[in-house]
Amino acid sequence: MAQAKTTILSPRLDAVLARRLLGQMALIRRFEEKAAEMYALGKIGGFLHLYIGQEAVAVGATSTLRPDDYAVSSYREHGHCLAKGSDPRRVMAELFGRRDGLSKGKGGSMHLFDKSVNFLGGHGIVGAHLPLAAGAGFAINYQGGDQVVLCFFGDGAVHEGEFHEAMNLVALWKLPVIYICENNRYAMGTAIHRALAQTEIWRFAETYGIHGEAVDGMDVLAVRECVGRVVERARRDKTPALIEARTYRFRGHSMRDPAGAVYRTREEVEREKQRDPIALLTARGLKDGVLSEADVRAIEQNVADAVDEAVAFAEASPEPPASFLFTDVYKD
Ligand SMILES: Cc1ncc(C[n+]2csc(CCOP(=O)(O)OP(=O)(O)O)c2C)c(N)n1
Ligand SMILES: [Mg+2]
Repeated sequence: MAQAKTTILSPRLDAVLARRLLGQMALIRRFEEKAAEMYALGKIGGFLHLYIGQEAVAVGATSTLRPDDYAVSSYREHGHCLAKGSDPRRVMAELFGRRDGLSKGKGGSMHLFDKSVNFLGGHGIVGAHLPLAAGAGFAINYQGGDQVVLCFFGDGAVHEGEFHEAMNLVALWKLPVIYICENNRYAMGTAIHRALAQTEIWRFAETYGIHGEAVDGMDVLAVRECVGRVVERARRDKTPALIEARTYRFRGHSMRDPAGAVYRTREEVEREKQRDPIALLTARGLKDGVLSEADVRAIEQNVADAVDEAVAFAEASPEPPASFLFTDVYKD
C-alpha cells in the first residue's frame, strides 16, 4: 500500500556501479548540452525539451531493468532513450531529422522510438502514453512473459483523466507496470500547487490500492534502490506501483523558454542546482573511495568524444527522401 519513504542512507556503491551510473548521467548531460548548441545553430528544428537536472531518475530507474524490459516516456525523453541503451549517434541523427535517426528522421526530438532496446517512444501528448504502458503490460501478461514496463511522465499528467484510467486498469488487471512521475514542480510555467489539489503525487496510489512511494529524484542510488524493489515485485507478482521522483529541471520547459526565468526565481534555481545529481554522485563516489579524480576526468572525456561522434554521424546522414512520407504509416 502507499507509503512515503525518505531514504536516509543511500545503498552501497562499488566502483563498477559508480562508473556506470556516472557515465550514463554524464552522457545524457553532455548530449543535451550539445543538442542545445546545435539547436541554436539551426541544425535541429521543431521542439526540444531538455532533461538537464533530472538525469538521476532515468538512469537510476533503468539501471534496474533487464534488456527485454520496456520503457516509455513523454516528449522529455532523450535521457530515458539513452539510458535504455539507444545509440547516441542515432538519437542525435533523429534530432537532426536525418535518415539514420531512430525514427528515420520523421519523428524528431519528441518521437524517439527504438525497438532494439524496447524503448516504446517519446510521446508529445501529455498523459497519452500512460494507457499505452498499461497496454504493454497487458501484452506481457497475455504472452506469459515476466518483463516489466517503466512509464515516465511529468507532474502535468496527473490531473488528466488518462492518469487515473491507466492507474485503475493496471491495478484491476494486475499489470507489471511501474509509473514513475518525475515531479519537477512545473508543467510548462504552471507551478504544481496551482494545478493539483493533492501535490503529494505518490498518494494517488492509495486510491487504486497499489504501492506508492516518493523518492529523492536527485539521488541516483535512492532511485535505483526504490525502483529496483518495485521492479522485482512487479516481475514476481505482477504488482504495479506509482513512484513519485522529486526532481527539478535546471533549464526551461523547451528552447522557447530557455531558462524558465519568468515563473521561477533565480534563487530557487540556484538552490536546486546545489543538488545536481551528477555532482552528488561524484561527491559520494570520491568520498567512498570508489571513484578517483582521474576516473571522473576519463568519464567526461569519453562522453565528450561519444557526443562529438554523434554529431558527426548526424551531420553525415542524409535527409529522408520525400517518399518516406508514405512509409511506416500502416503496419505491414
Ligand atoms: C494533452 C496535452 N495538453 C497540453 C499539452 C501542452 N503541453 C506540452 S508540455 C506541457 C506541460 C507538461 O508538464 P509535465 O507533465 O509536468 O512535464 P515536464 O514538462 O515538466 O517534463 C503541456 C501542458 C500537450 N502536449 N498535451
Ligand atoms: Mg513537470
